[in-house]
Amino acid sequence: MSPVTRHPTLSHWGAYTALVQDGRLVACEPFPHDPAPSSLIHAMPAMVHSPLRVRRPAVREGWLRNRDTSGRGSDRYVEISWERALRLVHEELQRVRAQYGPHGVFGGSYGWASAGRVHSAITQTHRFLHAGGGCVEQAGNYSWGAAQFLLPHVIGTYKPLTGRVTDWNSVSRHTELLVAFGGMPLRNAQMVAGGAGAHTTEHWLRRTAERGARFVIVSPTRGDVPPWLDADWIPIRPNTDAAMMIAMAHTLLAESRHDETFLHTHCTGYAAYAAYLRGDHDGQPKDADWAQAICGVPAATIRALARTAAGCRTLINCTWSLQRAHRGEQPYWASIALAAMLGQIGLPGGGFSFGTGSINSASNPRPDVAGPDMPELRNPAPRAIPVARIADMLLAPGAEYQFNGRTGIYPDVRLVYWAGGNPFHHHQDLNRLARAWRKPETIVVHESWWTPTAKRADIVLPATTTLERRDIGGSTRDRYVFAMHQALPPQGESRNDFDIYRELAAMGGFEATFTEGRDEMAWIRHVYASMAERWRKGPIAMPEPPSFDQFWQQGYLELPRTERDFILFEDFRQDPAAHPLQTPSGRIELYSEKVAGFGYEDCPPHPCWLPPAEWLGAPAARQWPLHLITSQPADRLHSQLDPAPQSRRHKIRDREPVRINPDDAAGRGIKDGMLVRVFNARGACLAGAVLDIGVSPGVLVMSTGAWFDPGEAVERHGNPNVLTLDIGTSQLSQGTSALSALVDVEPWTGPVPDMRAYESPVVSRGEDPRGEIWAGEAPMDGA
Ligand SMILES: Nc1nc2c(c(=O)[nH]1)N[C@H]1C(S)=C(S)[C@@H](COP(=O)(O)OP(=O)(O)OC[C@H]3O[C@@H](n4cnc5c(=O)[nH]c(N)nc54)[C@H](O)[C@@H]3O)O[C@H]1N2
Ligand SMILES: Nc1nc2c(c(=O)[nH]1)N[C@H]1C(S)=C(S)[C@@H](COP(=O)(O)OP(=O)(O)OC[C@H]3O[C@@H](n4cnc5c(=O)[nH]c(N)nc54)[C@H](O)[C@@H]3O)O[C@H]1N2
Ligand SMILES: [Mo]
Repeated sequence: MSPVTRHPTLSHWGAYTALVQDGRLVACEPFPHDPAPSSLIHAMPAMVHSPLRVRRPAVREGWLRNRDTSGRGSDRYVEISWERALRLVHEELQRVRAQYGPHGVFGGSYGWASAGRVHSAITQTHRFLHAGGGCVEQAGNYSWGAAQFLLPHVIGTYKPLTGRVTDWNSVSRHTELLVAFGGMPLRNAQMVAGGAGAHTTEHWLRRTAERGARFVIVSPTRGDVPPWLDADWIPIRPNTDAAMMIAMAHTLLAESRHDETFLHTHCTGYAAYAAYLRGDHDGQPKDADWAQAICGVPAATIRALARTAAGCRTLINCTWSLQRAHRGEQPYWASIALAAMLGQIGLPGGGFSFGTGSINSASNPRPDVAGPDMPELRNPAPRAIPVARIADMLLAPGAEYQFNGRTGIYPDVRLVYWAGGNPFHHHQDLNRLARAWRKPETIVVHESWWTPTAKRADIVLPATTTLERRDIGGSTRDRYVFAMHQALPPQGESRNDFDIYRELAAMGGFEATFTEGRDEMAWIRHVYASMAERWRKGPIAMPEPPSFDQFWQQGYLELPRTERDFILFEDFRQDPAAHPLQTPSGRIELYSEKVAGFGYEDCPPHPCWLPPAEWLGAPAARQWPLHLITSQPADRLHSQLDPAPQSRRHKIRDREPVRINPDDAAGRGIKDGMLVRVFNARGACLAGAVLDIGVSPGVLVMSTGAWFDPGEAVERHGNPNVLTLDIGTSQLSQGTSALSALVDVEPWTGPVPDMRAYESPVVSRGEDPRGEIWAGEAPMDGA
């Protein structure tokens, strides 16, 4: 056996050292400066050497034969040579562009891809498609898309969603009461897009608690409270937070506990909002009794919380999940209005924040230098659909839709190009998406594994993983930047997305535009040099950045950081005239003329309680009495790492667990560990029941990410997106309504169907240019 070699690298779940022996990844050691590494790094050996790797370029038989589009998801695949595969992709792009123009090509390619800036699949996809003439893109994201388009109308920016909120330095020393809508689930703090060097959320939470801050967690599940945190848990009906916040505001108003001065000097539209709270127009005061009937929280609890909040330094935090629901704009706007009435916005440890507890390093003190960044190229034919309207677009080309005050028209897409995302993970109502997915003439996917999306593509090109290439990585909120060394040779015949695009660009005659004359290492150096340039030009005097070679050899660097608190809207608070917000009024808008001008009844000009299409108070709840919450998985990132032992360990007879209140289970004859069928009119999936008194009655909780495995009558693996609702949050932001879904559940009494999620589609033999047969080899690396 050869000696073990060690290679620094990075993933969204943490930085680590890859230990390689005899061409195989044998172990992963966490980055020594990470105070709380995620155990998910240990999933990498199984993933990188998985038999599910896409080994060679592959084409779907039906497409190859007669350009059939109906066999997506059921067809077998033929392996072909890279030369032939690239020629096919090139010719398809040429054909579609010539016939339908740039908007015949869809290149939104939404997804998390992997850490590493240069090889970020979505960036490379956009660079390639933009250099080649343009494509249809996607606006916003699934994470906080509803808030992204609402917040600029209210506070002039969506930056707080990116973690630019009053930081932990300030919160840990000043906050006395932290009201956490959606909780502080530490499982989600394992991740950060771009890669976590230091997992810090637990440290900061403990520090804040030890200083004596009180935590109140408002959530349908006890699982959102870290068990060691001495927090009060207020169970709430899903999707009703806006009602509770509005009622808290009403208590402040009714008891004159609101800050008149702040509302007068820093806000606009308070009079209209107060009229709504009092019920001037509809005769219904939005008091705590009104809210109790909606959200199930006792009126006395709501009133008491409002009084406590008014009497001390209070921070109101909402997880991103609150707005990933039908009418998800409302709880966000209502939380800002509540914080405005408390009058502590811009004060240390006070006001509102978003996403603390949704992701590692939201509210982290920021380094003074932004981390590494890979430039995109301009889309020469700019056009974008709201990210979560993909199925609508494919099903109804030419149809009109509303989006943030404008009317859009869905393009007529003929070719879909995806790299670095998994729409058959991330989208809602997957049975509907599967129908929409038959529409395009050609679907090209780059993947490292045979994911559900790869299995639904016509041409699949095998992509390397981070361990098989060199890169530079880091996240805007993390203090470390990482050198990512190549640890392994490309597995099978996989290639880097960058190299695939470079060759295709060469065939299209625009290689120089795409590469800008740089290869992999030149790009890494370029990204480093741009960061070093920002560092030198920084607002304060800082030590000189290390040379690239020093950095590369050391494996990481720590970005400079001055120890000062960041307080959201501190300047604005001190002098609203000198530091106005970027809203039309320059102030916090509790009533927005601009939004009023859109005339959307589903997003009125001030925060409102608007019942979602599906929630426990909806008429449909008579037929579907349970609210399904689909939360982020603890043991993987979305669908990534799902086939690894870490994720499979938690499944029940290979099915995704569904957590259910024991009373709801008893009424249905469901016992702990039983296989169940979760269903509604949109679909059904299998799951394994886990009885949990920490789940509110009427609520089911399932994690997302089990690889989609549709069978005859039931999805066999437990992918909850066969049940979720595929409509926009509102006409204003058109975000995903993933968290508004009513369902029912029953014991599964039929035979247990075989699981096919972790099978590669049968790959029949193809020929390479020399006519040699490629089939019949042992699975790659014998794994
Ligand atoms: N019901 C419900 N649905 C949800 C959510 C929810 O809360 N509830 N959450 C939503 C949210 S917030 C998000 S962000 C989305 C996430 O949705 P996605 O980001 O689409 O999910 P991932 O599983 O991370 O998919 C990334 C894919 O990229 C591939 N990949 C990784 N690295 C590379 C690479 O270098 N090259 C190539 N070519 N491919 C690569 C991975 O193998 C994986 O298949 O899901 C959304 N869906
Ligand atoms: N381990 C892990 N961590 C992740 C990810 C992952 O896939 N795995 N994904 C990352 C990504 S892309 C994102 S966008 C973030 C998402 O971060 P979030 O959106 O905050 O995460 P969720 O798990 O969807 O929801 C958090 C909690 O909100 C609660 N909740 C749901 N609906 C409601 C409601 O209506 N009211 C209230 N009060 N609470 C509600 C649920 O109980 C849930 O546990 O997570 C990131 N972190
Ligand atoms: Mo997300």
